[in-house]
Amino acid sequence: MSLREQLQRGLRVLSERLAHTRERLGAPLQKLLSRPDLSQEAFLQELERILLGADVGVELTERLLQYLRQQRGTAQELKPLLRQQLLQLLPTPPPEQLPATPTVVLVVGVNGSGKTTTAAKLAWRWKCLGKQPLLAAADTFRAAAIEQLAQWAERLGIPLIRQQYGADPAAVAYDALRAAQARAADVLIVDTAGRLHTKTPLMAELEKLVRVLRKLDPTAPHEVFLVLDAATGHNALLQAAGFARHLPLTGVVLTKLDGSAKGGMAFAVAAQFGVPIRYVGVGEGAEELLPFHPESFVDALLGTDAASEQVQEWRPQEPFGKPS
Ligand SMILES: Nc1nc2c(ncn2[C@@H]2O[C@H](COP(=O)(O)OP(=O)(O)O)[C@@H](O)[C@H]2O)c(=O)[nH]1
Ligand SMILES: [Mg+2]
Repeated sequence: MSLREQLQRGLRVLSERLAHTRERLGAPLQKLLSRPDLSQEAFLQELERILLGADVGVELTERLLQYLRQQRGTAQELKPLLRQQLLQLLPTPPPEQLPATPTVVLVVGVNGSGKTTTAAKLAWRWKCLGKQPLLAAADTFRAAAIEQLAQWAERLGIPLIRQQYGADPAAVAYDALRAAQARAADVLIVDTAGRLHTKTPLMAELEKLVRVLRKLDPTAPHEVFLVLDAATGHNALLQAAGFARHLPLTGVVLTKLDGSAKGGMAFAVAAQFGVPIRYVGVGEGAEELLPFHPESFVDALLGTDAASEQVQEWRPQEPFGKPS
């Protein structure tokens, strides 16, 4: 199987993995929206229950309900308004591209959120799309973290820059960027440590890493992806807020959507950080990373499609042009 075919196969598998989110959020919403008999108040009450159950969050749910309460109408009439409101909450991600050679992607987040896995998945994705990735093991805090990324790199056939356990993460990143520049790699993906966000040392360490990268390329990092575990709900949001204060986040990667049924987190994340969700993780495998498209996501949840009946699936689109 060619890399392209593997990628395409992976993407087909992905849409099945979102079954939990569809069951928990999508299906109840669709059922509710198809009941013309409900009074507006009963409709809003049921909507509140569904949104809260799917981790959309209290504040956001209240905002949505307040808006809909002001609009008079049946479920069917409120449906396009709900769709529009949900879409407004989700910042549009930019087209997937690598703006510089090498493009430097920093992967940050709390421990266990899925950083290392996401770094490997991103590298694999770009490799499958014909790009030359390089990985950097800048989580030097635990020896196992370096090993974990090294195993991914070996399995996927992606070069890795690493140093010994305990090395300065900024030094690893500096080395890696120099290597990426020398080899004309297309993209450097830097995995980082995620120990407690509330302790300043981690933030200071990450800020130093950024400063050091900028000595080699003043425009780096081109992407700073905050990795959030959807399964941990709002706790992850509270914790991760610290990263947003210290780093120029350009995107969120929402992981473990396959197991959590908490697709509502997508809205809470977007509303809290105002940063677009760029990818979602829907499994532990290298291909199980999906570009995030707000319209497809909302349409999949509501069972709506402006033009036709077709968009029932959360359909991935291919970056860098369609695969042949
Ligand atoms: N089901 C599922 N598991 C994931 C996903 N992303 C990461 N994981 C798992 O979450 C655990 C922690 O991931 P890891 O990348 O080590 O997190 P890190 O501490 O942030 O680097 C590992 O067991 C991963 O296999 C995902 O999208 N879906
Ligand atoms: Mg890690």
